[in-house]
Amino acid sequence: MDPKHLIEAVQSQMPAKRWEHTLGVMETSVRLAKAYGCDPDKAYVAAILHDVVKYWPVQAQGDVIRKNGLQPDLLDYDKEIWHAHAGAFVARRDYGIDDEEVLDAIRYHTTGREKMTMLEKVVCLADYIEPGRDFPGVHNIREIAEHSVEKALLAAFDGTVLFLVEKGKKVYPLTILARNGLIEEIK
Ligand code: DGI
Ligand code: FE
Ligand code: FE
Ligand code: FE
Repeated sequence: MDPKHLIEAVQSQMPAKRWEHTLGVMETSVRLAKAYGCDPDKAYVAAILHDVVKYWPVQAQGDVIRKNGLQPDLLDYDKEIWHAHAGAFVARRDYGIDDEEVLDAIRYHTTGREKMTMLEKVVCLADYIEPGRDFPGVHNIREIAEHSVEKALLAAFDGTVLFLVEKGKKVYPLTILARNGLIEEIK
């Protein structure tokens, strides 16, 4: 699919507000990719598709995971993380994306994982700090992102883990591994 058709097809999957967020992630991912030395074209495609199934009914997201042999343990955690793994599957099946680096950037944009590639870090961080985001601490993370993608992403995951703990929710193990990995990298 050429970029124009890809954009139209993905836009049709979500409400206007989420499309605005996607545009913000596209712009921010490309900027971060150039700043931190990974492929801006891959960042662009991953950003377009990162939330492609976010507005599918959660049942349908769960079905993608169940019926296609994706990590079944995802289903034991917050439904908010399903769209990333299901989205990577749909990006390949329905949008013809076959670049494994791009697919991994979509797959791990929410939970992160141990030993994240620069492309994964960039898309994950852009998702936190795109211009439309407004949560306590976002300004601080944007500032850190000017000099260290790892430190900024660590601050972002810290916020998410604290948020989940406060809500009494489980934390998906990959998020803990991602956070541990970033701490090691920053040392
Ligand atoms: O899809 P977006 O809203 O753009 O953002 P996202 O894909 O980063 O989704 C983040 C949500 O997922 C956030 O509200 C926290 C929630 N969440 C639930 N369990 C986990 C989790 N996030 C992470 N990183 N790890 C979890 O275990
Ligand atoms: Fe997402
Ligand atoms: Fe997003
Ligand atoms: Fe500032």
